[in-house]
Amino acid sequence: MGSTMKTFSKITLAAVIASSVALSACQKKEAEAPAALVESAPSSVAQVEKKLEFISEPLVTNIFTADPSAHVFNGKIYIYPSHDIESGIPQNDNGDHFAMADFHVLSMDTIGGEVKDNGEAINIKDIPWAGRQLWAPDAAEKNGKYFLYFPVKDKQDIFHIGVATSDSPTGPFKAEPAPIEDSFSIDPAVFKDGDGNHYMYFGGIWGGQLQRWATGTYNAADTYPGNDQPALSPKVAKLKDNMLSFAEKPRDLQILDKDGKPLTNGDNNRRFFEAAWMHKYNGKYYFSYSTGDTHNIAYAIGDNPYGPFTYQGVVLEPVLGWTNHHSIVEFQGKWYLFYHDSSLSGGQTHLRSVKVAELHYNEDGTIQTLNAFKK
Ligand code: FUB
Repeated sequence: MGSTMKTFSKITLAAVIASSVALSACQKKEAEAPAALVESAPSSVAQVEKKLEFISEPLVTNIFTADPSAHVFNGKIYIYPSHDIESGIPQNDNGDHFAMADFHVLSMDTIGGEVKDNGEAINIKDIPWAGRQLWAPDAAEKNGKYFLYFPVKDKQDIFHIGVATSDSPTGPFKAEPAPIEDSFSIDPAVFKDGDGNHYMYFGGIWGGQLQRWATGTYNAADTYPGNDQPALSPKVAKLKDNMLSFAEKPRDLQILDKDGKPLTNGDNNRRFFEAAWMHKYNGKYYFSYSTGDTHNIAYAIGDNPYGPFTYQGVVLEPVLGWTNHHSIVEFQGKWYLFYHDSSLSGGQTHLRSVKVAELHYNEDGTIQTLNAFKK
């Protein structure tokens, strides 16, 4: 598809700060601008003329895209993003303005080559149980069938995770009549282990409603642990062979510090917020996620798909826009980080664009931290 929007390859720091302090999907009123940006904030942003430059450009500019889940199927890269739109709905704490209504699948033969928008793969109208807000999806392949996993609020305004199927990685996808049993909250990521088993990782606090499931059943009141208590855990569940349901009740995924203690709810710089992803490198399991209100993509390493995982550090520092969301994939012997920012919309936090950058590991298996801004 051709580009119909103007690309903002350079924007002013004033725009960055304005966007960073705007409320977003998963954001509460007291949220702050990303620390890295605040530190460089001048006393009067109106006078700022400093230009920002980015290490990567949007992969497509004809639509706004976010939350990229990338996979290699049949030697080609497929990206399953959210499709951001301007809904006109005012911003609020629950993220009502993130009112996405369909998915488009992007594909590319090579990194740096042409990126194809394959058009609408599924629309919210065709998901029988859906109410509103199609958020960050993922996909998996098994025996030539493709499975699209997505969070959406049901007609009672509760997030669950659904699945839709297709014979093609680009769809169209046909939704199952009901959400996956025992699923809740947002941001599914499906990981295929070397033995062929698939696992779904999911969850997100604040607008993602994970805190409403603290007792195991839905409670509309938000319940968080005390700041010195273990943080709310992301969830993991093995999928059944049919890929349409969980083979077990979702389990807590523990993220520990180097002393073996769970990260605490007050540890905003490191604790899980949303945007789960799993990949395997040199036999180790890498669980990565967004720290939400501190805007990093962080990661932790474990010995098996269930963990526990030990916190290691930051994969990606704060980007332009409040949310940070990513995926990590190996392609033709190199590793890539797919992520998003709000550069194309000039800093509007709910109008994001997916991007890609190469990822590098150190010899000890740790990941070299990326910064999406050119220094
Ligand atoms: O795109 C809507 C939400 O914003 C996602 O579900 C979160 O991960 C955040 O990126």
